[in-house]
Amino acid sequence: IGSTVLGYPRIGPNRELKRALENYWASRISEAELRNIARDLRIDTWRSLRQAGLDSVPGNTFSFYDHVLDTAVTFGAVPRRYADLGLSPLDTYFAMARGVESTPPLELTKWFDTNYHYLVPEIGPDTRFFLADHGVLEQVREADELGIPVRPVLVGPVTFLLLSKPDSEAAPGFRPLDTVDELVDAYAELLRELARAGVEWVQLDEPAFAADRTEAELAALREAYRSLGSLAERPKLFVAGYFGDLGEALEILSAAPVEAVGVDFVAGDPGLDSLAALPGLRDKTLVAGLVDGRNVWRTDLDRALTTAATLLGLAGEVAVSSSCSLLHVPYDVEAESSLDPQVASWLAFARQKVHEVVVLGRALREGRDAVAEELAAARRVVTDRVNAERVRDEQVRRRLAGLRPRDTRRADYDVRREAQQEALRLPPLPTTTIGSFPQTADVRRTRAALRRGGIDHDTYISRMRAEIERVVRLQEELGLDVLVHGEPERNDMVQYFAEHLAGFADTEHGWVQSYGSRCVRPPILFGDVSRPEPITVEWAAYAASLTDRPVKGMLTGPVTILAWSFVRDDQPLADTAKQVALAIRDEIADLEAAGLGVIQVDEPALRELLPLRAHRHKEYLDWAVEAFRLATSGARASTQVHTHLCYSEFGDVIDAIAALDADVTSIEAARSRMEVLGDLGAAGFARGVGPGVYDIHSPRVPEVAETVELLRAALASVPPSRLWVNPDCGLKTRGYAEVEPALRNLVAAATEVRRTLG
Ligand code: THG
Ligand code: ZN
Repeated sequence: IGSTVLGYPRIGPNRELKRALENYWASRISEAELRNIARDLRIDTWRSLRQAGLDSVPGNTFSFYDHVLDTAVTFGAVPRRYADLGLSPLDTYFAMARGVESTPPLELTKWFDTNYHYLVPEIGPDTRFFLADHGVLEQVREADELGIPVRPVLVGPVTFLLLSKPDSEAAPGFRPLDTVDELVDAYAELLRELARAGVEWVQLDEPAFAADRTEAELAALREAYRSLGSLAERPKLFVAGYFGDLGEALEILSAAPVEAVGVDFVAGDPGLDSLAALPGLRDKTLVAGLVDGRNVWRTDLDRALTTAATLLGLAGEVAVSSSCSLLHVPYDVEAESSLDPQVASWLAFARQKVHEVVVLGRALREGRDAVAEELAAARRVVTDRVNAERVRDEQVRRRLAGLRPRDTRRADYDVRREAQQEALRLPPLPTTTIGSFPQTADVRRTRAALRRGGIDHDTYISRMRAEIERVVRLQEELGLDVLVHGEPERNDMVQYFAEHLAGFADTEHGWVQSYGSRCVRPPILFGDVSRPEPITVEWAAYAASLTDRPVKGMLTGPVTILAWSFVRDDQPLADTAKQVALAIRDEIADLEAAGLGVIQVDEPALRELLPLRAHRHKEYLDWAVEAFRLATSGARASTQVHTHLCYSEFGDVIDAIAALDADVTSIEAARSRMEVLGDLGAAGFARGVGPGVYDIHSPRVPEVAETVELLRAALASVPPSRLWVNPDCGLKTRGYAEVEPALRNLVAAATEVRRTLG
């Protein structure tokens, strides 16, 4: 294997795939045209990986939408409701991804602790696995024709089943993993075909074992690879585990009849002692993931080489790779023209990371002298970053060092509640929204015009003010109790703050796939964070000046800002979180000073950063909660602090949510029929709560009667004094045609329930 990467971005350096998909879905291009664009993207990727000098080029890293969905389709796991639509294979695939009029899509969920989202396969007792789709083989041939032999990458069978859920026909107690033997047979069929096509290596990814696993799951892993390894006709097998320490699974894999095992030395270095205790490694290739596949910093090549050197005696052969697929980073830092040159010089995106892997591979094979220049350059970057003035802000550091326990504590809730009631005089079951209002084409055009210099700053301000006034008047007319300004000035709730805080850089082309054709451009947090000047105050204060009703200031919380950015790797995340928290704390103080009595600090990503291993949960939740409290506890007792979380399955984080100590927490609940409120109550949560009664992910407008019913159900667990009435998320992706009637019904429902309270 020598040098390789575990995967590569596939959306295209200029998001060519996104455009092609959206054109195909809108019937502007044909299937053949879409397939041609896809083929060109694959070819470009293989050529550039080969030219960069990788010894082993990964194949099958392309996907039209999602690689987990690809795996399901490859092995025939297409639920009947999609197969029965009678569509072409490609449209059946897209129906599973996006749904069609009659049939909703598969569930979308996060790929481990990354910001990528995959489609959850549905497996039942009737699922018949077989080699249903030959796309993997076709791509191998396609690459062969170019003279580039590739190593097909697939999600491994055990991880695939652990990521799946039982289908609707499965009896209670059925687990997808029950079908592992049949699925392994189907993988065996594919491996045989790949061997016949002349493929030397296949990579099977088993990242599910970076999380806690039961004995039965570990046994399934052992059995699966004993079985695949024993096949008479197969390519060499490379099993990759990443996103953390594989623990016991690494022992299993190193003892399995496979030829290579991948270890992530960035997210889960198992340590020399545990590797030395694996005699099975001695006749295998250890593929050392030394280049961070999911962050954007250049690698400390000296350090990576030192790690690699210690491995040499432990395995039959040591190869070098990225720690995980490069899917999680943008294509090419060279494409950035407006990044600060010093910051840019510290960065490596996918193309640069491939080069780093190649350099490490050569150093291992030919000695350090062969790449002395590259090593020296990497060393200069490390020193430059450590000493850079723009990374350290002594004022921020002094302020953090001076924090005391009282800085994360507010007045008692009872005191706050009384002061807030006095200040706000809200009725029982107050109505509000989560913050954003529909982003009309007009609003987007105005922002784009400012960016491109098409309008001057004053014109921009006056247009945005007009939009805010429109949104405020609409809310008054609808009869909402706590108003918002609607956020027309914001592109993305994290990007917006990053653009206004020191310590962050933003990219022009740094797109990363989030799901399907959707991408995000995560900001790069490179240095100590501070707030040069107020960010949201003028907009919020303007909205407040237009109305007698309370207006809610809208901020993004520290954990979410970190979760959706590339974060610095030179200090603990907890310290970075505190810096961001202080900036938000100052923003809250300024909002208060401008007369805002209600302030929401969103933490939709609180659960997203939860470590994969349970033994690390507490440490994370402690600092995450602390950061939120540091951000919010400077607020006066009379200021009502809200937070919003974009989900309703609290499980492991329920105590943390209570510990945030927000006065009001809005959550997604419309789809779970308010059951979550009982769980919250049972966990001792006794603050205001706004279970979403309007599912904004659907264009459907809820009727008054059904919302009344939901609110009555909610009142079974929450007293009227603490129950809020709101949609389940921001409205920015919806249109006014649905939002207006939906909010009108929401207010009518609250009014009706209030009346029956007497
Ligand atoms: N912001 C950021 N990260 C996120 C989310 C976010 N990660 C998790 C979750 N939300 C991901 N969800 C989405 C939803 C929509 C889009 C991307 C991720 C999306 N993107 C536009 C596109 O690809 O067309 C790009 C929008 C733009 O021009 O900025 O629609 O909310 N940071
Ligand atoms: Zn939300």
